[in-house]
Amino acid sequence: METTFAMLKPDCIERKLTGKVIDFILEHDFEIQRLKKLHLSTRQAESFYFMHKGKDFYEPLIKFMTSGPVIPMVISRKDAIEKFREVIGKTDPEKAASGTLREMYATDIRHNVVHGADSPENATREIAFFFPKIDLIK
Ligand code: IDP
Ligand code: MG
Repeated sequence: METTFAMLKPDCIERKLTGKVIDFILEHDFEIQRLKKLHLSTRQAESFYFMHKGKDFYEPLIKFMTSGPVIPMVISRKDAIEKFREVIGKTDPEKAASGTLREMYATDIRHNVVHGADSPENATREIAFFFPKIDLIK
């Protein structure tokens, strides 16, 4: 079992896709360990996406991610990190494989419904960012 970090973005919640996306996650054998809903401040969104600072899509990304609530979650399964990246699909829905979350639900490269940690280091950092007191007792 491996743990990763997932987050439903504001477009997911605004478009009432939360149930469908959570069903999809469960149907792909992920177990939800922690989940909450909150509205990110600009400062929090900037901190979460610090690695993209300076890129042309950074400012609109921060605006988007603070436009409504998000649902961060800690999920687990075998090879969770790689598998979740696989099932969400490429950043750009036009390039995302058929049957992936972004291919099915994203409206464009920015409004792509869901975030998934891309490495063990980032999974750890992102879980700690949203769930600082987490204690996943085995
Ligand atoms: P990822 O979410 O697939 O890991 P990243 O490159 O880490 O993609 O970018 C973070 C987020 O920034 C994306 O999910 C998307 O919402 C937004 N983004 C990335 N590249 C672009 C772009 O070229 N145009 C607009 N938004 C982008
Ligand atoms: Mg990324």
